[in-house]
Amino acid sequence: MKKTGEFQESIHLVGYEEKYRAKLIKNSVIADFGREKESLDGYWNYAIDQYDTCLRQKWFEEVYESENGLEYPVDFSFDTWERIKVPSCWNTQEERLHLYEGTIVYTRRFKYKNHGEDRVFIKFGASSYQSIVFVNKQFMGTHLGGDTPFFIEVTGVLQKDNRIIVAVNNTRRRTNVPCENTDWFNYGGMHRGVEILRLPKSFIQGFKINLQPGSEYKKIDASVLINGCDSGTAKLTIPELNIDANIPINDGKGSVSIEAVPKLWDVDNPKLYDVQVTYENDIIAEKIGFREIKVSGEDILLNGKKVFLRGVCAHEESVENGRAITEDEIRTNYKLAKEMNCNFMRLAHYPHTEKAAQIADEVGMMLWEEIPVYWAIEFGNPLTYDDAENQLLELINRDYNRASVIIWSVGNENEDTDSRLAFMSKLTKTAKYTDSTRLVSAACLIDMSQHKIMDRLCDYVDVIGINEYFGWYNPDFSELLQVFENSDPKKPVIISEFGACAMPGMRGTKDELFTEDKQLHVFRQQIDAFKIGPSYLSGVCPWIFFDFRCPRRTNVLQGYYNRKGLLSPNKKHKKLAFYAMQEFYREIN
Ligand code: GCB
Repeated sequence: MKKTGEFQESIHLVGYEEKYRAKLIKNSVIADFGREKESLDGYWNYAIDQYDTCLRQKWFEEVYESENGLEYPVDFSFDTWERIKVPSCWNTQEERLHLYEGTIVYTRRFKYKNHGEDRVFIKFGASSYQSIVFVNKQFMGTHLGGDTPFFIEVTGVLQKDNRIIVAVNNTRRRTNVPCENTDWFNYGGMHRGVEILRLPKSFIQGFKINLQPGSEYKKIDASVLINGCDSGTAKLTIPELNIDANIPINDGKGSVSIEAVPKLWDVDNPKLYDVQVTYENDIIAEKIGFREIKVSGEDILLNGKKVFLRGVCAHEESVENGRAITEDEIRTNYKLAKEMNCNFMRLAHYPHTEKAAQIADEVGMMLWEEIPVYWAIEFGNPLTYDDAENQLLELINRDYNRASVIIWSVGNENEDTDSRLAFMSKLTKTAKYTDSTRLVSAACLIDMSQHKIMDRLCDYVDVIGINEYFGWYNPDFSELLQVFENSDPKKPVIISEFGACAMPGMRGTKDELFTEDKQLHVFRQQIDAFKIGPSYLSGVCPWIFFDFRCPRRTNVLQGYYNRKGLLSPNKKHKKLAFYAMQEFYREIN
């Protein structure tokens, strides 16, 4: 017997989140290129739900009346709530939401009519950080991770009129990936698009294609994963290469190796082919480039040729849109990077939108993609590991066919403890197992007492990333030269970060912190060191392309921005160090 009245039940609830966490949506990526999709973007109704009352009181059940027809008072009014844009980061939409951390409940209605499809899915491009989804009063599942896509099947759940509710929570938590402390802004919201996919009973869930490593660029490997069938035949066509091959499917899987000599993709000639896969009446179509990336001794080889990565790091951010950057903003970033003579961009510190890799494929830019295993993750927690691994799998499965992506990074600057080594070495193995055609890296550590690259994770990565701030956090610049001299990593090393802060337009002497002149001075020292750098130095990536929002940076000059950008936050002002990098990269190109 209940001690309290029905309406009071929820106020005594503790652990109300557990049942939602019991059904996690994991690694649900569906190959969706070339598919017709219907967008659920636009204006959704929303409420700020600081106390998670939606989840406690189960608003999604929409109970308005008692059994004998009497009306209950309810604490929500879905269709008359205010409205907010999807996709967007809520922080950029309203003053009162700028620093909000917690739950926002989103809802909208949509109509649905069956047009002959057997199955229906909803794709969420990304929603930060925890998303609990309800459709037509049913709890559909919970997704963790703010930057990778997830799909839910709504076959049989959709009706003529439908309501979808998503409770999105961006609370920073110790157990999350990233954890509660990062050097970037904690955006929240449904910041990438929401779409409906109508599919046949058996459909192409996954499709992977690449040049066969070691085949001297003469063979292409392709594999497909079919959802909803055991055996049959899929078909792969690449008209420009005269490929028209059958892929036999057994146990829902099939693969094929084909002799082919494609024109290779590279930064200057980003050749893409039209590739089509069909399975019964399901079709996907993608534009795909073929290239080989590998390590040989201390070198990185692109299509067999040694390449020096002329990089730059970038957060996914614009002043106007926060993390929800637009296609035009992505194109501008690449245009500016090319102007600086870059051939490589580190997409820090979490998966950027899938459009970033698609556009990089098209314009010619090599990429490092990363999951937010950043700083002091709760490495001993198996649930935290599952979350990190799931984000890695969702990222790899999303971007496997992007020629531009050459490196998967499993993390950044984590203390070299036993639990961290177990956690992150396992991630490197997962990355390699899921994708043996790319390089795996991480931003590893320098031992500052011995001035040497020393990190047990180095044994597990193909390319060692090193973040160093000599001339800035470590003001004695000469120590970098000692690090170079004392280290013998026997692998390629990328300086995955170096830099110094400068207020856009602030001038002074090279000794004055936060001036463009001081930043330039640090960059000149770095560049001089790189020019005579060790043979294992295979690339450099200044931190960072443009100033970005950062709650930790409260110095009046910083103004809650990390000011290490080569560009101002709106990307319009080029700091002096931009030109120094441009010149250096021009010389070594
Ligand atoms: C780092 C971090 C990066 C920070 C940067 C800084 O080493 O990897 O996320 O923003 O330093 O500016 O301190």
